[in-house]
Amino acid sequence: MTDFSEWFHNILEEAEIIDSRYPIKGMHVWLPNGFKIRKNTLNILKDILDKEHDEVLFPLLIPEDELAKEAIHVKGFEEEVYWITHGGLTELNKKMALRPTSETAMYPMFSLWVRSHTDLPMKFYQVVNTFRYETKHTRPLIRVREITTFKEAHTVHSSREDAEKQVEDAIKIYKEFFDILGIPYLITKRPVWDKFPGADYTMAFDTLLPDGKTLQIGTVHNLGQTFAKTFEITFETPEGEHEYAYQTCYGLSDRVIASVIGIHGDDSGLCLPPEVSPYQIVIVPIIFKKGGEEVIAACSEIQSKLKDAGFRVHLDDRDLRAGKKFYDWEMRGVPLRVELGPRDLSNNNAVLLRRDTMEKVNISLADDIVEQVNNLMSDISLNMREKALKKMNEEIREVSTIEDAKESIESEKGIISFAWCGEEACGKEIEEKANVDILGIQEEDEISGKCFHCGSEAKFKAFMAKTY
Ligand code: 5CA
Ligand code: ZN
Repeated sequence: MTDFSEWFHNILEEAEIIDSRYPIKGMHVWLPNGFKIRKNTLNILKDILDKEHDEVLFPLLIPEDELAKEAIHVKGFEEEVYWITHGGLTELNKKMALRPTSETAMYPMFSLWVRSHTDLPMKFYQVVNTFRYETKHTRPLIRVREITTFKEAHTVHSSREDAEKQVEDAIKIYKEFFDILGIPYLITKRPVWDKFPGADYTMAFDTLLPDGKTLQIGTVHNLGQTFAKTFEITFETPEGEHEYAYQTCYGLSDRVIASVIGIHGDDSGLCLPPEVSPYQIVIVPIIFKKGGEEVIAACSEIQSKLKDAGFRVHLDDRDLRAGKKFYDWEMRGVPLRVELGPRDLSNNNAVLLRRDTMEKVNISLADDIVEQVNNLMSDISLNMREKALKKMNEEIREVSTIEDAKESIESEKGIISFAWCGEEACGKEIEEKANVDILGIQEEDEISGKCFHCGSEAKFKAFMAKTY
């Protein structure tokens, strides 16, 4: 993969994930194969969220006055909002925004719903499309103007501690989700100048793409009481007093799929985790002139066994060379291939090929094929996760001077860790001098010594990278 950007663009097209030719910049079409990956991925997240959240669905449009209510929030989004100004030929006397995110759609309603401490906590999520007029270079799934799969959760609590705990819980949820997908991540607290507009603080998940740039793949925000004060979200305490509620929100986007594709893929194409791959197993009969029917019959039998066991299986009986079929399914990232020819059949064997390692395994059809496939699948998931994690960890380097940081980033990209004072002025200087972004800090790691740039007392371990 010499040029990731080109590889990514080509694979989206070749594996029929996205058609990026839609005639609006930053808006794309999900193709059937991509849509299945999207659906499987979404189901994993929904299963986790559904344990403690209720799913809801709010309108796409937000009236101008609600959007404008939270001053810091609206300032943060003002350059990114799409506006609806007309209904037919009539100019609207109140403009309406296409949601860039849904705080200002939801919170006026939360203000009606939250009454007493007994109503709290409230935990909602919705999966919707959101619109952001991005001015940076757009790319399918990575930076889009219509985020088609925005998974946003919004919670309301009766104390600061509860909201803080929710931030921790949300981080756990996202960890579990990314672990299932084998996506490695670095979790940091964003610097104040990079937090979500209106939040007290922002915790972010970043992953590393093959070109050495990091991608923010999820964020968890503690909103404190800022929005509650703006939208009058109050509750009655057990003592009969009225207090502003505490809120959090957290979200993921189409970037989740971009990272599954980018992180696990290779020169042969996609390599999908079994959990999300549209087909988990393809069976390719190796047919010569003689013995074709027996081979197909044996393949069908294997197919039914695996289907009954709950796998998504496909028997590829197209009239094509086996080599062409191998190429197709490898490119589409199917985790496991079963090959069966007349010779295998007479030996009561089959050949399995793992996409993640490209290793061939001979199995006996006398043994329980479901059990063997089950074992292989868990091994594939585990191996994909570990390989990706190892690769990312190898790209995190510690440096002790800003000159080293600059050089290291320029020659090898990746992520740099350093000792930092945490001051905004110093941070901005670092970003400018090393031509990077500071991702954030890890507060839980105690650190001693001096800030690697300004020389004052270091307070945090911090991270920087070239970012998307
Ligand atoms: N309301 C909060 C929580 S849902 C919110 O909007 N947070 S956000 O702005 O940080 O967006 C959530 C996540 O969406 C980000 O962490 C990032 O991974 C992703 N995201 C943001 N903008 C885009 C975009 N233009 N294209 C693709 N993904 C995006
Ligand atoms: Zn400093």
